[in-house]
Amino acid sequence: MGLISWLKSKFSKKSSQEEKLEQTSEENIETSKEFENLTDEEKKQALELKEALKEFEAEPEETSTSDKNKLSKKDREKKRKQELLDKLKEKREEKEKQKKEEKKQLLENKKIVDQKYITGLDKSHKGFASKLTKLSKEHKQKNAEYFDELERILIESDVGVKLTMEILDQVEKECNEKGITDTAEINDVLVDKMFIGYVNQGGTFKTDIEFKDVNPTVCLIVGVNGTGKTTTIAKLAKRYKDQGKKILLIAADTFRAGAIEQLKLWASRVGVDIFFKPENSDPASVCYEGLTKAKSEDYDLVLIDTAGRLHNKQYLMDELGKVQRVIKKVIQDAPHETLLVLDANTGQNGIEQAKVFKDVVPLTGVVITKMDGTSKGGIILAIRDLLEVPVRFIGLGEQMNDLKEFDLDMYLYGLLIGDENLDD
Ligand SMILES: Nc1nc2c(ncn2[C@@H]2O[C@H](COP(=O)(O)OP(=O)(O)O)[C@@H](O)[C@H]2O)c(=O)[nH]1
Ligand SMILES: [Mg+2]
Repeated sequence: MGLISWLKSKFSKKSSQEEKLEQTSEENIETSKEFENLTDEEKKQALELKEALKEFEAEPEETSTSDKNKLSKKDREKKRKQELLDKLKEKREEKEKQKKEEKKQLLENKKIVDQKYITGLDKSHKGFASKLTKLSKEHKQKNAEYFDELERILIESDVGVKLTMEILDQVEKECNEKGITDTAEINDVLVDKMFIGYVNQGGTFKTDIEFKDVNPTVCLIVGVNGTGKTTTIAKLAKRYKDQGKKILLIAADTFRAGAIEQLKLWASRVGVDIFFKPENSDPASVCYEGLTKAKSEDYDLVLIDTAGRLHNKQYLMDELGKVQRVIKKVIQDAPHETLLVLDANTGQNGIEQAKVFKDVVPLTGVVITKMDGTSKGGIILAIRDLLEVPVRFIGLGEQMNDLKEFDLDMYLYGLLIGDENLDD
């Protein structure tokens, strides 16, 4: 039995003075059977309410002659019940408010530690949040038009049509069940459903690269040209070098003139080693030699840069397929990670690209770059949904420190914080 119905049943008995007395002696609700069936939270509330109840009972009964406007006994019962239920509701609301406050505080604290994360995602958050805020101002209460608009906002943010429909179905269902009509409140439900939508895709939630017991751990970086592969490699190298790892970069993008030079430049900036061969060398043979070096010289981590010529799937398949086979020749269980780099600005088109890569190589994760420059952060949710691959890192700028592990909480609640900041 739920707390409210239990309290109701308790009160419905209170019809006479005797019964009231009897009940007061029964007030030891802690030992009652019903009490045992309550959840811990409800037990706490029940005990608080017991105190409130005592106050009501301490109120003197009005005698039939003392008050001409006296209420009938039944009305008094009703009033008392209502007061108690109001009190319960008030307490719940207070608790919810407190929870929200705590959540905000937690985020504020995180924000200080990780200011870059928030500012990096500012555009994405504000774009989304400002649309949401505007919408809730236009429609204070939910209606069909409100949901249509919400759908448009999600799709515009690149959440993807299928996932948008699923999320909105769940939002509507929950709002109907809980009787939520206030659109500002629906924002909370929305973010919760987005969170659940992401989490329910299952699979792993690790973001960091997991190092193998036997060196080296091999990480293959793939993606279309210009998405930020080379920059991401530099950022990853910096991240793990700072953790004391011995790192080797392999320049297997041998096709473009500047690609090897670019990687060499990053290697010297970050202060890690690089293996490369002349331009136009066979990428697979570069990998073979580079990995042999990594194995014999006990590198902890190898990051392999690749070319991303997507004009022809067969070509990509041939080249990446060969690279993979050669990697396995040197280290049987490698590559341990295959990360696809995606530019956040490419939206749904990026997802199509990702699908092609996924067909060619088994991906273990996605790195979304240029999140600092997009207002379409919804792609993070769409990727998880359509590719069933987790977002592991996000790129928030062009410098080597501008890489963060993807933090779902921060990302989603940032949507609401953006919302609150934009209130006035
Ligand atoms: N703003 C921003 N620019 C980025 C980010 N990652 C990469 N870039 C830029 O995107 C361009 C292409 O990057 P590059 O690493 O050469 O891409 P690749 O062709 O995939 O290797 C460069 O100008 C980078 O500075 C990011 O997270 N944010
Ligand atoms: Mg490159």
